[in-house]
Amino acid sequence: MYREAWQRIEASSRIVLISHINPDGDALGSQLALYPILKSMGKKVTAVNRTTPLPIRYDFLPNYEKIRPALPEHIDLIISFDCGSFDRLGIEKQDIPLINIDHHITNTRYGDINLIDETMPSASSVVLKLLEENGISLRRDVATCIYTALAEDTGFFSYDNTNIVAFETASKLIAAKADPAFIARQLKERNSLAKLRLEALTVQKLELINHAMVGYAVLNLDDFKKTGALRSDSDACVNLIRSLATVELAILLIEEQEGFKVSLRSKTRIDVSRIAVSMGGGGHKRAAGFTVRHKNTEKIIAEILEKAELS
Ligand SMILES: [Mn+2]
Repeated sequence: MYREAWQRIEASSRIVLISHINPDGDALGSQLALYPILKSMGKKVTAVNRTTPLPIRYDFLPNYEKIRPALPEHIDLIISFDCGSFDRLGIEKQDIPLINIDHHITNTRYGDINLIDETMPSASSVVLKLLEENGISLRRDVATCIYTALAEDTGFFSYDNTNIVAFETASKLIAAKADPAFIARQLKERNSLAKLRLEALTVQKLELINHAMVGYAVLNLDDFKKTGALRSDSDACVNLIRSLATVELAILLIEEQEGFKVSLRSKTRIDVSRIAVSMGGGGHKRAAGFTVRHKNTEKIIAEILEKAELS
C-alpha cells in the first residue's frame, strides 16, 4: 500500500495536500511534512485547509504560511491527512483520486488508497512510514513537522497512545534535527491571555456529576466574545476538565451558530470514539467529538451519559 501510494504520487503532477477543518497539530504537521518533499520532486503542490484563520500557535511550522483556504483549479491527486471522514475536509466531492492518510479508528476509508493505521500514535507517524518505505530521507523541516504532530497527538508523550512507535518515531526525528525543546516552547509557552481567560471560565463553569466522575462545561458564543479567545483555544479546555483527579469522562460543549460542537475525553475506561460515532462524529478511544444541530444542552449530556452507560 505504501509503495502504491508513492507510485501514485510520482505519477501525479498537481497535488493537493489537505487536512481536516479546525485543524490540530497532527493535521497541519502531517500535511506540511510532505509539502517540501513533493516540491523538491518538481510537483505543483498546494496545501489546503478550509478553516480561516488557522490556529496561529502552529505558525512556526515550516511552510505554514503556504496553506490556502481554497482548492486550486487543476488537480490530479488529493492527499488527506488526519481526517476520519470526507465531510471533515470541508470540500465538495471531487472526481479526483484521493490518498487518505490517517490513524483514526473510526476512519470511513473514503480514499482510493487508504493508508490507515490505528496503532500509530499520530497521522504524522503514518507519513513517516510512507517516507521510510519509499527510501525518502528526512530533512530538518520535515522532521519538525512530523515531531510537532506526534507531540501534540500524544499530549507530549503522556496519553495512552504513547507506545513504542511514538518513541521510536521521536528518536528518528530528533536524529534528523527536530528540536524537542524548541517545539515544546512554541506549543506550550506562547499562550494568549485570551486563551488563559477561556480556561479560567471553563473552570468557573465546570459542573461535576456522577460522583464527580463526569465533568462538563458549556462555552457559549458570548464566552468567546468576552474573552477574545479563538475556537481552537477550547481544545485545551476539555483537557483541563479531564485533569481533575476524580474525572474519568470530560465533556465540553462549544456553542456554534446552529448547535454545539461536543468534545469528549476519557482517562482509562470509557471508549469515547464509540460514543462519538453513535452521535455522528468520530475520533479515538480517549479523545473524540461530534456536532449536534440543536441547543438543548441537558439532552446532549443525558445522551452522552446513556451511551457511556453512566445514567
Ligand atoms: Mn491525529
